[in-house]
Parts: sequence; structure tokens; C-alpha cells
Amino acid sequence: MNISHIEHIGIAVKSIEEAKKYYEGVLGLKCYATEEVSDQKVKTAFFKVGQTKIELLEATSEDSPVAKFIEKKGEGIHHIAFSTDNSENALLEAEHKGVQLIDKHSRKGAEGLMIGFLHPKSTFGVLTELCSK
Ligand code: CMX
Repeated sequence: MNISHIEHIGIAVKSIEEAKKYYEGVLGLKCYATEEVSDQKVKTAFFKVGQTKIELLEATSEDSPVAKFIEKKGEGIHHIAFSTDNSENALLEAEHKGVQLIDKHSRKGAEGLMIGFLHPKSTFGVLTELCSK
């Protein structure tokens, strides 16, 4: 699937405003964008670290996947996103190789990327996102 790099690491937080104090004030990173992804019921905030980004995720409703995750496991790393040349083909390839998909087809995610998720039950416990421009 021609993975070139880790596009971003998604981190579930209760409050982006609170978490920003650490990422900006301690690590010295700069939040360059915030965006609400309404169909995923999350607010996001992005920080660049070289070619990779940190994506903070805050739930916008109680039934958000991020709210459920924090309730069960607490704040922390929520998913890893790999950059591929074509997320639709990458999802198909993963399915052909026996991986359980969350998204059968890629769809629009934050920053205008096309994205799709693989189920953590098939990926050794790590919610995995495949994305492309
Ligand atoms: N990482 C690892 N495991 C996870 C997980 C995560 N992020 N989220 C849930 N799980 C595990 C749960 O611990 C649970 O495991 P057990 O059965 O062993 O207890 C299992 O998956 C099922 O979890 P659940 O709480 O019952 O939740 P659901 O089945 O309703 O949903 C999932 C799980 C992964 C299918 C759902 O969260 C999902 O579709 N996620 C993809 C979309 C998403 O997370 N969007 C937010 C990010 C938006 C963005 O970046 O744009």
C-alpha cells in the first residue's frame, strides 16, 4: 500500500484547551489548525513534528468514539495514521489480506484527507487509519 510515513498520531483528550498548555507550553510545539469533524463527533487540534503531526481529539458528544475511548481507557494514544498513495486501494488491500475494516470505503477526514479505519481487533490493538491526499 506504499506507506511513506506516519501522517499523524491521534491522542484522545478531555479538553483540547487544557492539553494545549502541555503541547505548546512545555514541548514548545505550535497548534497550526483546529477543525471540527462533525460526522466523527470530534474537535481536532494539529501540531507539526517534522513530517508527522500530533492530532488532539476532543469529543463533541457523549456517543463520540473518543468519549467512549476515554471512558474505557482514559486519555492517551487513540490511533496511528499512515500516509498511503491511495487510501481506497489501501483499504481494499487490507481487506483482501483478512483485516477487518471499520470503513469499507475511504471518506473525507480532517485537513481534506481521504481516510479509512482498520479495526483494532485485527491490528494488534492499535486503531489504524490509512490516509491519502
Ligand atoms: N484503540 C484500541 N482499541 C479500541 C479503540 C482504540 N482507539 N477504541 C475502541 N477499542 C476497543 C475497545 O477497547 C473494545 O475492546 P474490548 O472488546 O476488548 O473491550 C473494542 O474496541 C470495542 O470498543 P467499544 O468501546 O465497544 O466501541 P465500539 O465498538 O462502539 O467502537 C471502534 C470501536 C474502534 C469501531 C470505533 O471507535 C470507531 O469506529 N473508531 C474509528 C473512528 C474514530 O475513532 N473516529 C475519531 C477520530 C476522528 C479523526 O481522526 O478524524
